[in-house]
Amino acid sequence: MLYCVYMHSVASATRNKMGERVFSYLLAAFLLFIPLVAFAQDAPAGPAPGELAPEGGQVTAQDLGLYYGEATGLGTEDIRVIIARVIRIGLGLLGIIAVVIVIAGGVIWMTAGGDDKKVLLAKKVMTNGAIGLAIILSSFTITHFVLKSLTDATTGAGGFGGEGAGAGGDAARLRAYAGSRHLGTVIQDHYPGRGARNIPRNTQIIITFREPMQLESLLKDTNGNGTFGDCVNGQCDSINAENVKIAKSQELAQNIVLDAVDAVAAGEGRTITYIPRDYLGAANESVAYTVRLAKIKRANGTEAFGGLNATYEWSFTTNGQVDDTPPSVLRVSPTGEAGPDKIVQLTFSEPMSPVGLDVDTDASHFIRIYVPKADGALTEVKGRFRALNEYRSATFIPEEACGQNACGEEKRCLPRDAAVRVLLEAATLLRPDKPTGLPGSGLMDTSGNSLDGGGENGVEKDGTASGPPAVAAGKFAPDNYFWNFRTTNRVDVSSPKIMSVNPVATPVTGGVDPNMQVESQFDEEMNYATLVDNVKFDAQADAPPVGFATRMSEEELANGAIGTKLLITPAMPFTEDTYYAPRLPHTIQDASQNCYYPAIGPGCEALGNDNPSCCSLRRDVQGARPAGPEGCAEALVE
Ligand SMILES: [Ca+2]
Ligand SMILES: [Ca+2]
Ligand SMILES: [Ca+2]
Ligand SMILES: [Ca+2]
Repeated sequence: MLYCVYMHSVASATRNKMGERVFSYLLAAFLLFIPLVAFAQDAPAGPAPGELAPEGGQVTAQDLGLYYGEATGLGTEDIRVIIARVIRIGLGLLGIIAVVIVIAGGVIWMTAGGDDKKVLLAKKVMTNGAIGLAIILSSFTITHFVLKSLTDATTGAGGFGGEGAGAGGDAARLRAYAGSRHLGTVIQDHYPGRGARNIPRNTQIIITFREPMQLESLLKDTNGNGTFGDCVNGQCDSINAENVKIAKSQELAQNIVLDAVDAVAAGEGRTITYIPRDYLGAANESVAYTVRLAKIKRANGTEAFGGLNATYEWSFTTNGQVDDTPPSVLRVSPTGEAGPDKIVQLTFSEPMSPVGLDVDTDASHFIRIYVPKADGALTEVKGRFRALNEYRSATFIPEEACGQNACGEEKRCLPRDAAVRVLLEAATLLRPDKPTGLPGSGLMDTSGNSLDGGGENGVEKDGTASGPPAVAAGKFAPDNYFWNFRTTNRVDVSSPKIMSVNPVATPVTGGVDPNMQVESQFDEEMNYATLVDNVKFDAQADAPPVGFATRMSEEELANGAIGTKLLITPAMPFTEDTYYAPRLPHTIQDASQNCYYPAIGPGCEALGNDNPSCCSLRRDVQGARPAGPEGCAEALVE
């Protein structure tokens, strides 16, 4: 079952796009010839500017490995653009000749002086000239069609830039989104985000992949202990600067990249943290940085970024300042009393280092969930913590299974009828007068500042980092953070509900802002991990695939209840005249791990069958939904 929202970036009527395109290029070819016909004598041989966009606009320079061409000093022009230009110039020359022939025929006719033979000759010359012109005009169309089909077939992009980037094939724009489709698929998230501004100079750069990676492709075992991505006695492993290029955006082309960068792995090889040893940028100055990943492999040895466009890159800008504000805890859940199936979930005041936070409890970790044993001593609950929501939130999934939800998925539970305590450990300070924490010693923000925990419920939070208590026995004290709640023995069975979506279900009238975000408001707190893992964002088949990131916050509803707001942030602006399908499948769960089955949300009622809360999966490219209940049956398969 699925709740799906289809949106259309321009609310135009159905059109025959192919026919329209052929016509527009015929027209373009025709317009190109008007100046040639009118000014045949002094027409330049080159093509008129602005006509027939170079087919090279279809792909990025990266697709073709053109950056390597740059290093050789050769041109970096797409070979297909060059071929297209040569063909166009050739056809242009032929066009001039054809026009000259037609004019010559006219001159012969004019000067025939009643001579029938001359008139006949003039007719022949003009007819042949016109036929030649027609052939040349159709050659333009055929050339365009062949080149476009070729590029579509080789890039799989299907018209990327053809319509989307405008007729000019804006190379800079295309390059800016090179490989961005991997966000949300191969890459779960990264920090700083795409195009992020105001990033402090002492930022770490963090990338989380969907699956475990071959760490050698991302970092080097500099401390030589045979383990990739660890620190031993303060000596950490370091970046594989061949594959992971962190550079000032201006200097990337010259391959001036950072290599004094520590690298730490977390999350079973899914999350890599790069810690530059020197501050980025310059004091009181904004500096743009680009991170480019290439030749990255999954743990199973396969290429992470397949196809011609085998890279992922993004840029961010530093703000010239150093972050020395320690992070704190903004929100924790649950509090008071909760069912054993309620997910432990918390949000910090800013993005956090995933080291010891995006982790299985079998590995070294700085967030712990305790329950008392019979003798009163505390025992730790096993499970997996996930750092998500731009590393601002953490979600804990216990190991212990406890039945199924309505969708047949296994629920995980904390011990029942238990007093639960969740502890967050602050990092040890490197120096007592600074908030900077010792890497790998506790929780810190993405600038390395230790947690300003403030003890129980953060009541002693004071804006400064004091590190953990000196003695382990006093670990539930400043600047660690902890809170308590009680589990009942009643599991929750209520389904979550989608209260609103924006943009609303199709068709969107009046067009869509190319930079808009897609939102969905739920009626209760959701399990963030399921929103990160299961939300899909598709464009119609012949449009460029869209990468995206998911962000969550808790918002107050009209009825006073608090529910999760999901924000889907596309990695590139919306392309005009394209259908998009954000999909919220039934595998999304509330914080008690219940699915919505059947789907509940606005727009579902429109199906008009006996089950008003059911939404069809099947849509055609126009976003039209098949009538009747079959859509639901099909949706069940998903
Ligand atoms: Ca190592
Ligand atoms: Ca901070
Ligand atoms: Ca403090
Ligand atoms: Ca519920």
